[in-house]
Amino acid sequence: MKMTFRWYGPNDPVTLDKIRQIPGMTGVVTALYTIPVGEVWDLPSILALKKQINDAGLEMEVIESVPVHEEIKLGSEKRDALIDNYIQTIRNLGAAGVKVICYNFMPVFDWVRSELKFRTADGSNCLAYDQHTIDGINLEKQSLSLPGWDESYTRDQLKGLLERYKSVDGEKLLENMTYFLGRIIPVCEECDVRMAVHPDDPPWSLFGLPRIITSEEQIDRLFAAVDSPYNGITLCTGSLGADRHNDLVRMAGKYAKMGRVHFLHARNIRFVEQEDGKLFFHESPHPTACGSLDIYGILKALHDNGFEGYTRPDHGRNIWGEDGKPGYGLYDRALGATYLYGLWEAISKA
Ligand code: CS2
Ligand code: MN
Repeated sequence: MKMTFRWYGPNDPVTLDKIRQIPGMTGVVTALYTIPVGEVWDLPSILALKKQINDAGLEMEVIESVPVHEEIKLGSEKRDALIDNYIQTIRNLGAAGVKVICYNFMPVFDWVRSELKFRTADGSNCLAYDQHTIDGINLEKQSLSLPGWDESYTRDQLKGLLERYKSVDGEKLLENMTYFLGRIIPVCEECDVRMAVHPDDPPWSLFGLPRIITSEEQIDRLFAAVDSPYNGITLCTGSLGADRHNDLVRMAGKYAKMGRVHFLHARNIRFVEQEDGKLFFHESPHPTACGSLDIYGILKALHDNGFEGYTRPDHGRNIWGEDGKPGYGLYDRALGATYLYGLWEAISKA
């Protein structure tokens, strides 16, 4: 397991110098945030970013994310030219020594939460999901954007996109994803770059939009559709774990054994029961005892099944007075990293 940390580039208040001081840290996970979605990431820009990271004593072997253009997810006639661009980006990243690309195939929205600063009992704040609030959102009437997403939309853009997705159900979306992977995976094999799809967060459809990377059954279908070890997943525990039907320990073991887990996002969440039974959870510190997910069990299953991929602590809280980018401050993620590192050492030596 290689410990990494997400870095949002030169404007991230969490600097490379700080990241380097976290025990066990080998590299950062980042992206070229200035290139519009759909355009080629040119080699000189990739190499300049890599140099900056290497000069700080860190590696750049994982990219999160190379976003997939909506026209590809929609399967429109514009997709082939955009997939050509994506392929060129893969070639350029491979040439720069990148080993894993994390991406997602969620229509329109990346992760969705109802609150970015939910105050917990110890005075820290974190991201939370309250089904009541989500049920009250009317996208026809409001725009929606969250810090941390690669794209945000105006109300009109959003309307247009939602309209176009009316003809794309889950089956159609999987077909479009299979088409995309069918074209890119042979190039990944050639360039030795592994694709690691991030599960949908949360793992169910929202606002009438389909979501397909949601469960063991769906991941099995994805792997069968394009059967190559280069077609793998980012095991994001907090995303898949929001659906209590997902048995994360089982999935971790099974997919690690298949050699399909290229990247681990370790994130814990805590379910809080509501009187009317509706879903409420907030993100929690990474240790098993602090949330509802068995982080130890997941790491143990990965270890016992030969996991050798990259890991990063996903979403931390804001603690010690930090007012960081939601989910991406320094302190709690650093605590998470050292917890994960220690847990892995203990499991490996036991
Ligand atoms: C990340 C995702 O912040 C997060 O939760 O795990 O935003 C992730 O970067 C994307 O979905 C991957 O494309
Ligand atoms: Mn994640």
